[in-house]
Amino acid sequence: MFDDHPHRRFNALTGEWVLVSPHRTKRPWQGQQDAPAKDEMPEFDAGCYLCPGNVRANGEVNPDYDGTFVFDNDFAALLPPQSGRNTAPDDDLFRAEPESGVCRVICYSPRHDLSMARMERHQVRRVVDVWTEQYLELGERDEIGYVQIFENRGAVMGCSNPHPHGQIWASGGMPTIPAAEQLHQQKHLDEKGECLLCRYVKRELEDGRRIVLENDSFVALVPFWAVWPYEVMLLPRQHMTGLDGMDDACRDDLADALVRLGVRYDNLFQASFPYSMGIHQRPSDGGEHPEWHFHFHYYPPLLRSASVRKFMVGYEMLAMPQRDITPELSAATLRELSEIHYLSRG
Ligand code: H2U
Ligand code: ZN
Repeated sequence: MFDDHPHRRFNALTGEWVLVSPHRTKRPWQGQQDAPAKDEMPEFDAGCYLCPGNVRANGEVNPDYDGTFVFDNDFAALLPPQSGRNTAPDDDLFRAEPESGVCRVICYSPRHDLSMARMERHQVRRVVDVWTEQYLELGERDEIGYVQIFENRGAVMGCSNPHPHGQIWASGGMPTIPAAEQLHQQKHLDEKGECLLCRYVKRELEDGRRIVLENDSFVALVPFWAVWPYEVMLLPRQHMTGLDGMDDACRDDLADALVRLGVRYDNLFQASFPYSMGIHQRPSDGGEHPEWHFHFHYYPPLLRSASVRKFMVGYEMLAMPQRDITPELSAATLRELSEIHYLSRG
């Protein structure tokens, strides 16, 4: 289908379109070359604010943790609700609403030099458990309506620190992107009587061209509508509205999929692979939300090597996102890579 011709694809989850221009991949590159990410790092860095026992920016001392460690972000973007400040001006042109919430940081490991790709399965499983605990704990609060778990990795993604960590921003209101996904999942369920992503994952498995890896519970694929060159969606085969739907074996399978995907990503350009990734799941408003099928998105910025990134500029800022290599080609590339990390070989 359209393998050599410009076409556009519809994102069934968000309702947005992406322009695909497969004939452009032969274009010469004379633009910016970023320096490859440095791979050699110490296991402990006395200057790192996330390493055990070190002092953070606000003067607090991290405990001598040996698994995961969660703390309230010292520079939180969201603050607890403030009484008396909840009156928004009633103006249809200059609309504003108060927003409140909680921001936290999760250290995945005490080791400064690791990433999920280089952690043991049982250590990543601990991260899965902490995500689930945090999702439930924050979600139970009356003032929280949505819990966003995410990770920025690598300097090109604006990540301030290589120490393996992620973040949680829990807000009263529903942010824009999960709100759009909710709308389209709800519409699909209403119209077809079946969950959008249950149907989508079945179709992708039948087709096979965009599958990157699988295990008993999870499938990683380059979505049909992917925008970023090596964008991946990781989703459970079975219908689950959130992290809390997983049993013990399923949580182990999630850890397995996270590690294997991380290894493939690092192996792609033999460098620590930068990305933003995050979890989309049912909002924490007390509703059941059968329309929601929880999943991860990985958005890596790299295009051709560890030093050539994709810029979302020009047409993409003004009109719509565009990609050159097809999602099928990206998936085939990721599928062919080894699941042994390049730093662990020989
Ligand atoms: P990145 O994952 O994008 O690098 O962000 C790290 C977060 O850590 C950032 O939100 C917080 C910053 O506010 N932080 C602390 O909470 N304490 C510190 O001592 C430094 C950074
Ligand atoms: Zn550190």
